[in-house]
Amino acid sequence: MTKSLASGVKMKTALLFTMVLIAVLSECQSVKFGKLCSGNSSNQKRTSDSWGQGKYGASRGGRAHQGLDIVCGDGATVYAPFDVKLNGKVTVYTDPKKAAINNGINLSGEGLCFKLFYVKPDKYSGELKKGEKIGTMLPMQSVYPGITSHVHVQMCDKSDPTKYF
Ligand SMILES: *[C@@H]1O[C@H](CO)[C@@H](O)[C@H](O)[C@H]1NC(C)=O
Ligand SMILES: CC(=O)N[C@H]1CO[C@H](CO)[C@@H](O)[C@@H]1O
Repeated sequence: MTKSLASGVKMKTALLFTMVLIAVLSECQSVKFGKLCSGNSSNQKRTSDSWGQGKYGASRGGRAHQGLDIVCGDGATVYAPFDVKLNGKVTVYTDPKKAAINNGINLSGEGLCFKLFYVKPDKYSGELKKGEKIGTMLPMQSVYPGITSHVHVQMCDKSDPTKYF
């Protein structure tokens, strides 16, 4: 009787421990973006340059930066950070002086909807597997000389994408 009671307590303890472990693990396992750009395997963030800062919420002439900038050289290859669905073209600017970099794509995957700016996609619909080519980084230096060229990552709901990096 005492023995079975003791093993029952042990089993309950083990079960409780397992449940706590699962809760802790699922908390840590939020979605993370895989490599976005050739030459930047760690998704290095744009920090600060003469044009401003790359972080979410940074000042943009009275407005707040609504995305996060990931360093990406002009002409670099942009990759699917996880399996994605292509949801169509994004128009970034209305200013014709910025036409050279006015392109982007709306994507969804891993339960997230987000947009990448300054990318010329190879196609605007369909699906891509993680690591497959989305397109090419546009010539940002021609519009913003001296800037740290980057892909702008913006969630469709304008929330902060930083936690996914
Ligand atoms: C992006 O595409 C999704 C899916 O088609 C759509 O629901 C959403 O409105 C689009 N978001 C933006 C901000 O364009
Ligand atoms: C960490 C890293 O790979 N940084 C590179 C990101 O891309 C820029 C532009 O191509 C390179 O200059 C960095 O060295």
